[in-house]
Amino acid sequence: MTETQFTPRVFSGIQPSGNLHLGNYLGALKRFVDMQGPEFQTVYCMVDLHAITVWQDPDRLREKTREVCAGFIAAGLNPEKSILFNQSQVPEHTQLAWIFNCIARIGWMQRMTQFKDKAGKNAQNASLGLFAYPALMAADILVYHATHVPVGEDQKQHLELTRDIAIKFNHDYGVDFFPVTEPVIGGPAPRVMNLRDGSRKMSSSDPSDMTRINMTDDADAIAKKIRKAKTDPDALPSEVDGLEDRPEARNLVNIYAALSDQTAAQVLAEVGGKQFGEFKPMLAELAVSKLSPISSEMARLMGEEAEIDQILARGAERARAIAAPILQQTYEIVGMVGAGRS
Ligand code: AQP
Repeated sequence: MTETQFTPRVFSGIQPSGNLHLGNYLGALKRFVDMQGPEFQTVYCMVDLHAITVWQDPDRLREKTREVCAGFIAAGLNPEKSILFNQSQVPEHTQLAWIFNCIARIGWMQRMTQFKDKAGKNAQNASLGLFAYPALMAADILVYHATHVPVGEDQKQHLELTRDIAIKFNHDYGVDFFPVTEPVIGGPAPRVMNLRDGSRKMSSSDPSDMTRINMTDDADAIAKKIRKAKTDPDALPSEVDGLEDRPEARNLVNIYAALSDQTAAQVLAEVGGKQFGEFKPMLAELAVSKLSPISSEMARLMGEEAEIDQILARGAERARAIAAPILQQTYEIVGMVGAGRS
């Protein structure tokens, strides 16, 4: 096998299934924007087909898809520089996912912690789509030959599986066709935690809205949620080691660091010794100053439905121009008659 050179290309996606929250912003969106530049071609997607692995009301799914698109743009994504679209408009994702369903092993899927968490005790009743989700995610990435995938830490296992699928496909067919993708997990807040329980990640599906900061929250709601966030009675330490065994304190410091583009060590050098009564208002002020412009721009864009739909349609066209030839080559490798004729 010869070493193939792949174009440096970033792919990532967000499910339009719930409210965009601070975890999505710091773990994903903000970093998507940071990667937009001359170094990479950037491809970002609202993964609506992933969203329906659990029940979604159709009207709400349409609304959330447009809302996430508005969130991308309001956070600084430029739809001319990046390719921005919703997954279902590019059928090559599901076509490649079928091939990957035949590459991935059932045992690999059974090890996925997200499936276990989401299916819970009632796994027999979960959708087959929820089980096969990581094969579709691998297809989302590899149908663009993406080399880099920025995600939050919770997606690490799915990205390892994506690498396993690429390696097994290349091995089984004796090719060097799919890149072994690099996960890009980093920044000061790769896993933003629940504001009420520092052992659980901030999530759109938590029944309590007080556990998360939504991108659409107003200044009062943000301040209230931070004021009521669980903490401990001690003052903040001056060094990162002092955050060990203090998950809630660490979470708030990491959020502050990520929002102010600093490291946790730099933040603690500034706020070490302060009580939460003093630190929380600082954090609230920072969060409001960073998030308010994004939420007002999101609200404005949500009034421009036709513009959003046009951006998604144009993005899908550009995405298909990359994905279609890669799918055709995959079909040829696999032995499908007629592949390569279109
Ligand atoms: N808490 C988080 N901290 C850092 N990054 C996070 N991401 C999600 N939650 C956090 C990252 O956001 C991107 C999109 O995630 P997704 O569409 O897969 O949504 P999710 O993981 O399903 O998000 P939720 O809110 O936690 O939904 P539920 O409750 O359904 O599981 C990904 O890059 C993810 O890592």
